[in-house]
Amino acid sequence: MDIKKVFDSFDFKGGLEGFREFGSGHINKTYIAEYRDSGTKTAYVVQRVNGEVFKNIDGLMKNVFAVTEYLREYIIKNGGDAERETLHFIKTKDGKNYFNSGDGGYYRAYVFVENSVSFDSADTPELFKKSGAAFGKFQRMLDGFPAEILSETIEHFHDTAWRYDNQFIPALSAADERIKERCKNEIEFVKARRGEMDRLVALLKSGGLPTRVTHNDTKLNNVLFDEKTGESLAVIDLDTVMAGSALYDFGDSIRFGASTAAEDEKDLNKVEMSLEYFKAYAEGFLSEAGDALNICEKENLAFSARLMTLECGMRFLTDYLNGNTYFKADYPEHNLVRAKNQFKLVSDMESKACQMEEIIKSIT
Ligand code: ADP
Ligand code: GN1
Ligand code: MG
Repeated sequence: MDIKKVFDSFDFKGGLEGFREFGSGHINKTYIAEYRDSGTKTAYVVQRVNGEVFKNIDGLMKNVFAVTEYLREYIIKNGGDAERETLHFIKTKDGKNYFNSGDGGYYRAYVFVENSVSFDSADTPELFKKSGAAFGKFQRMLDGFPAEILSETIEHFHDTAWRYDNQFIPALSAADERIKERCKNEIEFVKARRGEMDRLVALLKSGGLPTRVTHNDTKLNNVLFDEKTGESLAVIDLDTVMAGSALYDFGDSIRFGASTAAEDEKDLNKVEMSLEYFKAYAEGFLSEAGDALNICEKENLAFSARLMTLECGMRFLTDYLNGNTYFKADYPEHNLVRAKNQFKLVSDMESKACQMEEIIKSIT
C-alpha cells in the first residue's frame, strides 16, 4: 500500500511535508513523517510491524498502549516530562490503536522525540552505565503495573530450553546436509550447553525468581538519549514488553552493549565481553532497580548475560538453518556470522565467569 495512505489514516496534526526511512532494527520497518500545522512542525514515527514475527498485533498494541499510558501517569506524577520520557502513541482517525492496511500491513505511530539520539555502540562505559540506569528505572517504574494483564505476544520468548527443543532441533532436522556442514562447530557448541538452558525458567516456575514486567529486547539502541545533555530520556521499542524475569533485560543488555564489537563483526578476535562495561552497566542498572531485586535475581545476574547471549546466538543459528526467514539478513551467511559472534562472546563470558560474579558481589 502507498505509505502516504498509511500516514493519512492516523490522527496527525497538520499536513504531510516529507518522510524518510529510518532505523536499523532486524524486525520492523520504520519511517519518519514530518507534518506542519500552520507554524508548528511535528515529526511522527510510523512503523510497519512485522506480522510474521508478531502474530497477535491486537495484544501487542494493547500491551504497548497500557504500558505507555501507565508510564505517562507515573512520569507526570513525579514531575517529569512525559513527552520526552516515554513514547506517545497516536491513534488512527477512527480511534484504533493501529492501522490494518488490508494487504498484510499493520502500522502504528507515535511522536518522534526531537533532539534525541540512540547508539548502536557505547563509546564510553559512562554512556553504557546510563543505559543500565534507564532500563533499571523502566523496571522500577513498572513495578506496580499488573503484569498479568499483558499478553504473551511471542510465546516462550526467553525460554531458552523451549527454543532449543522446539525451534533449534526441528530446524536442524530439516536442514540441508551442506548447510549443516558449514556450521557443524556451532551446532556442537549449542548442543553442549543444553543442560544450562532451563535454569531461569525453572526458577521463575518455582517462584525463586519473581515475575515482573520486562522489556525483553534491551539493546542499547532501544534507549533514547538527549542529544544536548547526553542524559537518557526514554526506553523505546516496546513490542516485546511482557511478563518475565528482570534477568532477561539485564542479560540481553550485556550481550549487546558490553561486547567489544558489533553483533555481526566477522573478525572474532575483536569480539570480547568487556568487564569494564559489564561493571558499568551493572552499577547503572542496580542503582535504579537494585532495591527491588531479590537474592536469587542478584545471584543470577552474571549467568543471565551468558544465557541471553547463548540464546540469541542459537536463534541466529536456527534462522540460518531455516534459510533466513526471521531476522533481516544482508547476505546469505549473515545469520551464521552473527551466531559465531555470539558464541565467541559466550566463550569469553564462560572464561570470565568468576570475575563477573565478583563484580556483582562488589556492587550488591
Ligand atoms: P526497531 O529496532 O524495531 O527498528 P525502534 O523502535 O527501536 O525499532 O526504532 C528504531 C530507531 O528509531 C531507534 O533506535 C531510534 O534511533 C529511533 N526512534 C524510534 N522511536 C523514536 C522516537 N520516538 N523519537 C526519536 N527517535 C526514535
Ligand atoms: C531483534 O528488532 P530488534 O533488532 O530490536 C529481536 C531480538 C534480538 C535482536 C538481536 C522481536 O530485535 O529478540 O535480540 O533482534 N526481536 C525480536 O539483535 O525477535
Ligand atoms: Mg530497536
